Amino acid sequence: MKIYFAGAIRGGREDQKLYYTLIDYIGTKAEVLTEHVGLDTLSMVGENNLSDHEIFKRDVNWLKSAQGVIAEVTTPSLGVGYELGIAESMHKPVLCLFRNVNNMRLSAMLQGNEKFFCKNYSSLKEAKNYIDAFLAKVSL
Ligand code: 6K6
Repeated sequence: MKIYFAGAIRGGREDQKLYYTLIDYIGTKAEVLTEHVGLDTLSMVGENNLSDHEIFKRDVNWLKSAQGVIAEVTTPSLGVGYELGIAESMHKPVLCLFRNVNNMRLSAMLQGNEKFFCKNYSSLKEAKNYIDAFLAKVSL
């Protein structure tokens, strides 16, 4: 099963280590197409071997080939929001994971979309449980 993992890049790399941990976990159960999102070598400046247009085309193709999308959406990111809109238009199942921090709330455009599975979590264990449930549903 192929999973597209989405997380902020130019939106901010504060949660990069968390993305790495989640991707590593998903990778034990599925093929993650976007492992680079969790790498500490990918800064906000980014991959310099590909143009932005090449990155866009590659990522849209990966979205097409994915069976599902898992997004860590705590750090707001235009790119992630856009990817989720594309995923919806492609009828892909989407899990949005939002960490409970400082009474922040997820955008109503994600939280309010009944086609998305949006889950708030406080611990890694909780996030992993949501991932397990989502993967079980997607693999049916
Ligand atoms: C990396 C850092 C700065 O620019 C880059 C270029 N590299 C990217 N490589 C792969 N995917 C990317 C890149 N930039 C954005 N994305 C996609 O958009 C990822 O799949 C992320 O889920 C999402 C992040 O969007 P921004 O708006 O936070 O960059």
